[in-house]
Amino acid sequence: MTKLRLLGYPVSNYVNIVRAALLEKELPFEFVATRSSQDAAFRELSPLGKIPVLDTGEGSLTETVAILDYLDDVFPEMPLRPEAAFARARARQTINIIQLYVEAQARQLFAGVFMGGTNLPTTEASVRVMLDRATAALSQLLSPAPFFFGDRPGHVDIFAFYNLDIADRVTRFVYDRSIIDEIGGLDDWLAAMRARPSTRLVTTEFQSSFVTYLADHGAAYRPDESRRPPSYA
Ligand SMILES: N[C@@H](CCC(=O)N[C@@H](CS)C(=O)NCC(=O)O)C(=O)O
Repeated sequence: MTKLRLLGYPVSNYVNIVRAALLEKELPFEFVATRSSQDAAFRELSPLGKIPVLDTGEGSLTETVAILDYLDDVFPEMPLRPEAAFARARARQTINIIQLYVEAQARQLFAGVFMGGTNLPTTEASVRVMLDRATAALSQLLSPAPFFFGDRPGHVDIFAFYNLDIADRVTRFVYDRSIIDEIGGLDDWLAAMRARPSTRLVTTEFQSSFVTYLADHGAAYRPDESRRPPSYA
């Protein structure tokens, strides 16, 4: 089997999701520190110039959900999707909600929070409207016991953990509100996720790279200034 190579940077929530899934599946892989880029050579691997990229040995793949599905299809031994069709669809439903209505919303504010830019008040207002709808939807959908679909974390847990963490940092900074607290009922799940060896490895690298990233970008955000500890703490 060709060794899998994950191209990405430890600050990226999406890279961290794929990395955590590879670790949870106990698959051997090489982590190749790589920044997103619009260079023609990189876009041969990643058409949008984004990370993560998985070099599968039969071609490169981007888009986290596609990568996660590929890994479960090709390496079914440690499945990270529920077996039953309905549960599997429900898990994907939650992933889609988090991707479109939480992460992609919070991402619109990354410039003013993490990248030394500014956010327009109109953007902050419109993002808040969608985040409020998504928060209510996730409160309704999520009831971890201890994980969302069983006694092992699956794609949906990993996807939620890394994306809610970054969204929570944004909502606390911009709105002085915590999306994780407002969804509610996630404290035991967060503790169970944090206790995973995969999480320890990924978040340890995140923490040190994040400090450097914020300093390099002259970011307004300071992890130690947050009102409450971020979910990785
Ligand atoms: N939909 C993509 C999102 C990936 C993404 O946005 N990656 C960010 C880093 S977290 C990136 O490469 N940003 C650089 C850019 O957008 O040019 C996925 O699911 O993998």
